[in-house]
Amino acid sequence: MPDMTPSKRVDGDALDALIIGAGFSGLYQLYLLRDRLGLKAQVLEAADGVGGTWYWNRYPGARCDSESHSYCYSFSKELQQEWEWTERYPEQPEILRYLNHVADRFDLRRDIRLGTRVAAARYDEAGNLWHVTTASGDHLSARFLITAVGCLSTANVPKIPGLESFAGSWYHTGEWPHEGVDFRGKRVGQIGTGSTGIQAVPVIAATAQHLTVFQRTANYSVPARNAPLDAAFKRWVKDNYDAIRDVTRATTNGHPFTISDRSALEVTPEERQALYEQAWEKGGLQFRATFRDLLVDKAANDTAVDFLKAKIRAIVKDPKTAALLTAFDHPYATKRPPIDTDYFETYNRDNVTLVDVRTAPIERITPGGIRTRDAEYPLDIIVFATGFDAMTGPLLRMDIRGRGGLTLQEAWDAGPRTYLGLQVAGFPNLFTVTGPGSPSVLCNMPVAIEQHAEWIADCIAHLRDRGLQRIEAKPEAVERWVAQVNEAADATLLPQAASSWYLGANVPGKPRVFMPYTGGMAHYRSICDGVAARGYEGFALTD
Ligand code: N01
Repeated sequence: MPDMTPSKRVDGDALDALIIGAGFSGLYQLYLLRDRLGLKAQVLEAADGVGGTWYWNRYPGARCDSESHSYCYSFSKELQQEWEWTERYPEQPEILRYLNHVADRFDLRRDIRLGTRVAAARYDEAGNLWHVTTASGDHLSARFLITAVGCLSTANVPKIPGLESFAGSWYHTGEWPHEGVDFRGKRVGQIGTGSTGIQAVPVIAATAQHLTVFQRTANYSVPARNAPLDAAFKRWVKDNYDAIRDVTRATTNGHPFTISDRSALEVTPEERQALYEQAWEKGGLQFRATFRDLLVDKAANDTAVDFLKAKIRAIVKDPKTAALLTAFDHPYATKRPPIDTDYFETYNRDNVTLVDVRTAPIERITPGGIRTRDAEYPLDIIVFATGFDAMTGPLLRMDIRGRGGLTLQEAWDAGPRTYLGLQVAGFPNLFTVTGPGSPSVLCNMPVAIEQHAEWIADCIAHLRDRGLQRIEAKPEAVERWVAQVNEAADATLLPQAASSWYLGANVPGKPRVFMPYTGGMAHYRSICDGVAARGYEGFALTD
């Protein structure tokens, strides 16, 4: 990133850049544009605090599945040295403290407007400005509009008939009350067994009178093996941040480990079992990296499925519950693989019941609880761990209109269409941080976010240095990129998970399009760098 002197500003009261969202991406984007480029930039944030995902997701057990030493910014050596993570996987309050620390340390708050939800954004072609309207009716304008709204920030509460009649309380994990929820003496029903649900179950079960888990799709999970970090490890991390960063930037998914170059099919069954055992003991997302072909070869993947089924059956004492928990309908890790602390063990508690809502679906919510096709479950509290309208939801819930009044809804009628996940044809000067079509959710998020925020800042600096005012993805570049995203997905097993939110399948009526780019973060980075080096190939740059 070059350091730049302040630019000639856009006319009147307009800002150089408006950034929507004050999570990991919005904070860094503000820092880059304001402090490195000297632009007049402002962040609009709907919440009353910074933190994005980590502001909203305060559900029981909320913890990051990335390891703490890689789930942080890498742009500031001083920040890396002064901040100290306490556990292998940071808990939600610790990450929120970190992001607040970043906001203070880099004096970002003076350019962040909290409690300001963006309702609409309209591109004015004549003035080459984005006009933004907030939910409270304020108007702001800027030359560049950057969405830093997160991929998983629009709660998906399924439209189950009767919810409004429920006499108890209900909560979505992604909009959890700040004061917490007291489960003591309560009959709790939890819908959903994704990464969130699997984190929440053991913690809710520890205090609830009874927990009933409603499972639609059996999910794989591997022990996280969370633990406090010891002094030696903390020292090692601080001494090796550069090397850690080199690994996260060189790997497929931005995590601080490499994927084995062994095939699951070229080792003996005994060796394979031993390697899986080692990975199980080590715990974490690294389990996926045991063999190079787990996500591309069904026969290789089956070996992981067999191993995990045997583990779950060994843990869960009731054979019927174990059978339900292992009734997988998709290859391992083709949906985002959760990691857990005592998830399967929790089903051995007397106060926990698993209900299969695949064979006997939920029919309605009654004043007293949840009714499935087969039975009624009396409940005081319902927890919706039902995920998000992922990737496109946070963008489409704003009324974004580009050239000629084209709405983003119209442009994405058949699913998201972007160039590099960074821009949409017909929407000049709009950048989408970790947008659909980029690796984003398949990557350790801070790595993906830093790459996008830096690419965007470099691009804006490039325009400014050449006196250019506008950048827009060309339709043919979008066409080619969408094809590349599809090809990359089809080269993996990931599209085989029919109920995956990667495909939009969790939201009724959402177009089924594989949204993230599966070609790997390191490869994607080189594509983006190449595009920039060739004068922003595929984009139209105009003055
Ligand atoms: O959401 P999900 P999530 N009736 O969509 C079920 C990230 N994350 O919040 O599979 C019954 O994965 C649904 O069932 P099915 C991570 O990227 C990160 O758990 O659609 N069930 C599924 O079981 C993750 O992938 C971390 O059949 C219904 C569950 O609800 C992403 O967030 C921690 C239903 C939703 O699972 C989303 O995870 C947690 C219905 N009508 C999450 N509708 C960290 O790293 C949905 N379900 C910290």
